Amino acid sequence: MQKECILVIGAGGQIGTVLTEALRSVYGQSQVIASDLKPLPESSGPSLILNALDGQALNDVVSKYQITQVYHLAAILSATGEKDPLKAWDINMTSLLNILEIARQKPLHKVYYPSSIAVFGQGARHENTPQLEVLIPETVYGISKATGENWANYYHKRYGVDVRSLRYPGIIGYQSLPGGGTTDYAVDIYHYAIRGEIFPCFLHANTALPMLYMPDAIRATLELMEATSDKINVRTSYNLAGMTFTPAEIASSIQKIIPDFNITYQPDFRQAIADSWPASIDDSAARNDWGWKPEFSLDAMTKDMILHLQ
Ligand code: AKB
Repeated sequence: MQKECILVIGAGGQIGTVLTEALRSVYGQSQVIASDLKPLPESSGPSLILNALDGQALNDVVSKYQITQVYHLAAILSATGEKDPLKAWDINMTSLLNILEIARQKPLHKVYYPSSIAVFGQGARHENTPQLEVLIPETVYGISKATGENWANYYHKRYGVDVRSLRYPGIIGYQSLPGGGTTDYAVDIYHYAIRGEIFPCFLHANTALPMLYMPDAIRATLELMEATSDKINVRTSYNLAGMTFTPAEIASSIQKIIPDFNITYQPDFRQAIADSWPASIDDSAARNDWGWKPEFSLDAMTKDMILHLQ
């Protein structure tokens, strides 16, 4: 059997940084090629500069390294996307379609494509939002992810491409910083707390959003990708949940360890984005199909984040 060789696109990003290392520990350091738009810092394996909008360059890398799987993590997120919607659409869609075309032609063994809770919007149930729900997203990021999910499903049904996807909630980790999202506050808050600074939160105190701690997010991704094909019944994207909390709740979780910590609320344009998203997610399809189960609660995450950041 051919040895798997994995290309991670967006390996310098919040999830890419951690997922690349996790993949290397499973598949071997030399078997995971980290790529990004900018040079990556010294890491434990091979890395290169790659723009996924350049289909020829992508094709050349896939041929040269005999890539068998692609993890496509590069995207313009919800808040940044609203500043230049057409650019966000172009980047998010062109990169995905380049990868799906290469996956069909080579063919690749597997493709991973993250989606997001941003696919939900108008008319979707706010609490315990189901797997099969109306998708009328209110951000260009959400529109691109909802469309991307449908392309993934199309390439699977029409060409047999084994593309798998998760609808990530906000991801929180100590290893890397997020960039341009609406859930970023839940990472920034820990950095302010550690520095002993008051955190100016860009959302209201009581804005509940679905969130997931990085180790759970990485494990979910690996478990989804390792599951046998017959277990993958959702070929758009799986709902995925860990916990739900508000800015006030994460602040009081931090205050249990750092009692002097303080937060102020200065909602900006990201409040409207957060208000359009679910407060909690029904991930029973992921649980039933391939055994997903989160481990971290809010307080367990806070303890671990503070321990590592300190
Ligand atoms: C964002 O806030 O845009 C992302 C996401 C939920 O997909 N973190």
